[in-house]
Amino acid sequence: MKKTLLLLVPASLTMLLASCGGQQPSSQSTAFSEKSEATSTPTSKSEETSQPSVTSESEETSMSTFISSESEESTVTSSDTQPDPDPLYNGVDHDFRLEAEAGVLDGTRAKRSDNPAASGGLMAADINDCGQGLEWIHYAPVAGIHELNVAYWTGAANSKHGVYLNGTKVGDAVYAEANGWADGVTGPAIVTVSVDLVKGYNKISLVKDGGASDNPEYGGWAQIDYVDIVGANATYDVESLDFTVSEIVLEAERGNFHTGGLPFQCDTMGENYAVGEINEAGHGVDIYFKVPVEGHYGVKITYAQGGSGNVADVTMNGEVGEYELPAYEGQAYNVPNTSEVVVSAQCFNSSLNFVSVTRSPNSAGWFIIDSITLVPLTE
Ligand SMILES: [Ca+2]
Ligand SMILES: [Ca+2]
Repeated sequence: MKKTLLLLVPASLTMLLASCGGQQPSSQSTAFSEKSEATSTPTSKSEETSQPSVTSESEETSMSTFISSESEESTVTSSDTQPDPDPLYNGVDHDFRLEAEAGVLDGTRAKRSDNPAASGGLMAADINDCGQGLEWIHYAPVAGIHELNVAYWTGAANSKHGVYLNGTKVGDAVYAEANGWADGVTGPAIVTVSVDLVKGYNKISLVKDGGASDNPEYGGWAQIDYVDIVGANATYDVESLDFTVSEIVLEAERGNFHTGGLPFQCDTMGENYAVGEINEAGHGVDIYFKVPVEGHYGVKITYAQGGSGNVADVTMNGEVGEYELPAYEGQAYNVPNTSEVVVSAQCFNSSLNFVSVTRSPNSAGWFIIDSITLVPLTE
C-alpha cells in the first residue's frame, strides 16, 4: 500500500456525529477495533466484535445479484451489448432470490461465511458496525408492492436491519426470534417486509443502522442467508423489459473502509452514512462488485470536504487516476458533492470488479466518501 503520510485536520471539524456499532455477546469472537483520534474527521465511535464466521468464496450469476465474492478472476470477454435474454425473465413475476453472500461488497468486515444449512452453502456475517450491511441490484420486471422474506440467524432477539430501497429507508427487518447463531445444521428463520419496487433496476440494502436506545442496542446483530422477493405472479411482456443501466451507486460504508474510524451517520449522505476519518495517505475505501450489464463504466465520487486541494487516488480494474476533488459551494463535512467521471474501465457481470478511492499523498487534507457511482460510457 501507499506510504503513510500523516496530515492533520482542524480540530474545529472534529465532532461526534453518532455512536453506533455494538458488541456481540461474549461468546462470539473478537475481530477488530479502531479508535478515532483528536485530529480526525467526523465519525462515530463504536466497539466492535464479530460473529463467528469463516470467509469463503461464492459465485453469483443472476441479473438480480450483481455483487459477489472477491476471489474470482476476471476471465470474461466483455461487451457493451445487452445480455442474452435471462431465463429468469420469462413473462411471469415469480420469486427471485438474492443470496446474502452476493450482497457483500466487502470481504474484510462483513463476510461471506460457509454454512451447510444455508442456501447456496453461504451466508453473510460480521455485520457489526453501523452503516455496514448488504446491498443488491435487483431487476424487477413488474412494479409494485412485493414482500421480501429475509432469512436470518441471530442470538439476540429483536435485532434489526434498516431496509433501504433506491436510497430511501422504507422500514426495518426485525429479527424477532432468537434462533441462535448459525450452526451449520439449523436453517434460518424468516421475517417478511414489504417494498414498493419500480420496474427496472432497484437497489435494495439491509443496513445495521440502529441507535443506542434499541434493544439490543444499535440494532443488534444478525447473520443473513438470503432475501426472497416474492413474485406477484402477474404476467408481463418480456419485450417491454429494458436492461439498460443508467447508473449504479455503491455505498462507501458497505465497502472495505480502511480509515482512522468507522462510518458515521449523517442524514444528508446517501443511505444515511458515509466514510470519514480519511486522515492519512492510503486511507479510503475499496469495493468488490459486479455490474448487471457488462461494458465500459466511469467512476464518479460523491464526497464531502471542508477545504480545497484534496486529492484522491482512484483505481478501477487496473485503471488508475489521481484526481483533485473540486471545491463546491457550501462545502462542509455534511454537504456532499458528486465529481465528474474520474476513471473508467471495462466492468464485468460474471466476474468481480474492484474499485478503490483513497487519499493521495498529494492531498492537502481530509475528505469524506459517501458513495461511488458507476455510469455506463460509450467508448
Ligand atoms: Ca445464502
Ligand atoms: Ca453513503
